[in-house]
Amino acid sequence: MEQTLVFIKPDGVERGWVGEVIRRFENKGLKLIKLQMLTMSGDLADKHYAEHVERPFYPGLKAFVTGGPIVAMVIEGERAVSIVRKMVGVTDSAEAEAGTIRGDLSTSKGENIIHASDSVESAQREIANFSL
Ligand code: D4T
Repeated sequence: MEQTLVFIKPDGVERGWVGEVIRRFENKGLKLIKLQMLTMSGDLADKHYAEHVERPFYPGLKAFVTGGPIVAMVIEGERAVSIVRKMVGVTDSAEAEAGTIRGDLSTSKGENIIHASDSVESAQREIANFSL
């Protein structure tokens, strides 16, 4: 059994996609075991995106993710990490396949609705960062 950290980014919350995103995971048969609405602090953003802090797009990304409430959750299930990543779609929503969350609900690369952990190790680190 795996756990993965998902959060609905400020654009997804603002556009009213919280229920739709959770419904997709529940329909798939994955289990929602923790759920919290919060606004990310700058420190939490720096920790969460540690691998990106030096990248040129990071200041814009940081302003975006800290700019409004997010909905963070832990999802559990057999092979939950890879199943959720597949359901989310690739980073650039314009390239994400139809049927994925980004492919169906967004056109943007930066404002792409949702984050999901990319490995079991990342999930453990991210769940701890979020104190979930
Ligand atoms: P997250 O981490 O948000 O689930 O997205 P991904 O796992 O799909 O993508 P990522 O870590 O490569 O990027 C993190 C975050 O940065 C934004 N981003 C990324 C951006 O605005 N411009 C860029 O060129 C890249 C690569 C989008 C997601």
